[in-house]
Amino acid sequence: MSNHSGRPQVAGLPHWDRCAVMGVVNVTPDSFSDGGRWFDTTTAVKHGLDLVAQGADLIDVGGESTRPGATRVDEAEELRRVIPVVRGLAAEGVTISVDTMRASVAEQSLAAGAALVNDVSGGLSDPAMIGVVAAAGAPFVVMHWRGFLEGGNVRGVYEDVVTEVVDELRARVAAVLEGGIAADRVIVDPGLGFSKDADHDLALLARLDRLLDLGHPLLVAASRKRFLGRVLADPDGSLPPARERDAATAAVSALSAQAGAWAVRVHEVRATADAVRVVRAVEQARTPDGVSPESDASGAEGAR
Ligand code: PMM
Repeated sequence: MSNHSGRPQVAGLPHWDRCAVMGVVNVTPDSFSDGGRWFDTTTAVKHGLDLVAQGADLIDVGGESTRPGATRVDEAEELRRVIPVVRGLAAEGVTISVDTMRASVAEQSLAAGAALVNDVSGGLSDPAMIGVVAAAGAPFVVMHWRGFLEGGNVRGVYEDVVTEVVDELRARVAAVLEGGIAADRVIVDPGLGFSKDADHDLALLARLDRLLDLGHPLLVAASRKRFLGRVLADPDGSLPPARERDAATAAVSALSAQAGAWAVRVHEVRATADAVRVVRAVEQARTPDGVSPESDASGAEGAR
């Protein structure tokens, strides 16, 4: 599941020589961080193309908000939101991931040109999901969410969040493999903010190595999440709004890329696209003894 350079790879998707950037297009009126802004098909497709122009490698299209307390959209409405956007972006040659918990939406999105299914329930919400993805031979993101593991949108209570999330993800990975999805097409995701508070999210980010030990490419989706608001909070405790968390998001992208993540999922692409390129450049400059092969600066313009 990694190439000769050690980069994680996913069968069935392009290979990137650095951490990939997944840009988010939420076709919803109520997503927690960019809800409503990209709600009609034309605007959503244009936004996806803009994100590609800014450096996104793939676009995650979702038609259902997962914000705490959000009510589920019905199937017909989710299809109505998602499929035309998938079709429009596929026609432009964009690599598309579909963010859905419904097998029917996954199936029709794959038929319309999506390359990857991103299910925040890890295949638990819809009993037909794993079979649909397996039959299509598509890659699948298995995200950790206790809300689904425990049959309700519970708050997560953990003694050791890293160990518990890793163990629970391992069990979900076993279930999707059992259901016929090929091992080299399974991506894991800690599900930051899903049944997790800020301390849980930070603890998981501190131990991405433990998630990588699962042996699957790792997706990190920290973009604009509440734990970043907590980190950036004013002394009086007030949190910056979601759209003012993009610089902090790019910092997490750099940390994730450095740790070996396969991809990061972000709303604002440009800063993250730069961040993952800087990480790659630094990696390329690294040699076994820690000295850059081009460290002789005598003929160079100077050290700045
Ligand atoms: N978070 C959201 C939506 N989809 N998918 C994956 N794989 N991982 C996540 O953490 C995740 C996701 C919620 O964020 P949004 O409403 O801002 O898109």
